[in-house]
Amino acid sequence: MTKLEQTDKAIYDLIQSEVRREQEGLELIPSENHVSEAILEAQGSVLTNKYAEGLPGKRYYGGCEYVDGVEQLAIDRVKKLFNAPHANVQPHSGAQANTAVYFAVLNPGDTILGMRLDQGGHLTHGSPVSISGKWFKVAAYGVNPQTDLIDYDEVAAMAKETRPKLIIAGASCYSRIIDFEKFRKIADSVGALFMADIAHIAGLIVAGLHPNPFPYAHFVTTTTHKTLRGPRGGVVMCQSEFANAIDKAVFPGLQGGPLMHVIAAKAVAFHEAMQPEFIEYQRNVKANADALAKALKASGCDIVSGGTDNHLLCVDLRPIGLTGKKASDLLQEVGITVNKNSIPNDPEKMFVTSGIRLGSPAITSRGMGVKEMEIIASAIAKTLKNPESEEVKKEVRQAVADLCTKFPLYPDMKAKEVSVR
Ligand code: DSN
Repeated sequence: MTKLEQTDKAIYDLIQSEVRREQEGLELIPSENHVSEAILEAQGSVLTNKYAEGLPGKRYYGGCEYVDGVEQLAIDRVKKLFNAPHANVQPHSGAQANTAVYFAVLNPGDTILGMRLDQGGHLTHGSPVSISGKWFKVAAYGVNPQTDLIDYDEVAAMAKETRPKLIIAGASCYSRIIDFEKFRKIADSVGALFMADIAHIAGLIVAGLHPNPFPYAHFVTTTTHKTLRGPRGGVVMCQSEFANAIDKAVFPGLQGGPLMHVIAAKAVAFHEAMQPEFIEYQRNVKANADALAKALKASGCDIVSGGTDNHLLCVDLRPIGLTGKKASDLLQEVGITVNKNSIPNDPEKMFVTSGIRLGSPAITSRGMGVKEMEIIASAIAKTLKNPESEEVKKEVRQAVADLCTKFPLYPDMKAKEVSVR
């Protein structure tokens, strides 16, 4: 019996169930991944005990000699990965990292220009329900209705008209390359600052498979848990002139004590991202997303923008006659996890949607390749085209189980059969 099992059986059982869910299903949510056991070990360490408000060498607490070393390694490694002049690794999430930039350089009532949430953007880039939409005047760009691509001329025209103080590039559901150099030129043309939120594509950038926003961006924010395959968390990077303002915005502006166990896990993830295997992994992530998009297209699915240049794709389900919610529920029944997602100019509400968003990072971490993408695409297409057929569901469940057995996840974790599901 483990200590956790002895102390809190309810939580232990739920964790066991989650281990099984991850091992026995296919994770296609593009913002999720499966971290290494080394990262799990760092995150589960005694560093969770330590208060370390401040920065390495400048703390408000004693006893920080070891956590200083941990945080400095995380900072040095992430700066090297992205060629960043300055980095703060304390943000608890991507939303905190973005808010730190706003807190550092904006005042309530200032104008920001970001991508609309329902066109592929992110909640924290000016959605009316987030602090970014409540505190700032928001101008928002979308994608061209014919091409589903960002129209840089439209962004430039909006910038000219609305004179934002900050322009934001980055998205949660955009499958094409983002031209950061163009964004910076637009920002310069109106005297705005430029922030790139690279949460989704950070791993691809490290591998040189997507352009780096440095040296163009004044600020670069990211999560650490998507393509970067680290623990759940955020990082904010910037040009040196903003270093002090960013550090102060993170602490004491927005947060208290940093999560040192998570920062240790981030440091391990950055170390892993410096290895040649990581570049190979990112190449496979990109090749797999492309193969998945092509195979789905061949089986009659409509892909937003026609395909993908990165790790994700968005399927427009209208030709199949399903909503995103229905499709996501159906796929869940056969062991494939996706998320419903708005397509550009979606006629359905955000909670229903006409699309699903698929991504390759997690299945690629299990070692799957292009051949498996064809099997997965066929399983998805069959399920969506035969929503009432129990026979098809049974067949697909078996195909999913076979793949999961062939590409085991956390083989050393023998999840116990428990009764919470
Ligand atoms: N929730 C993240 C995603 O799924 O893309 C963005 O914050």
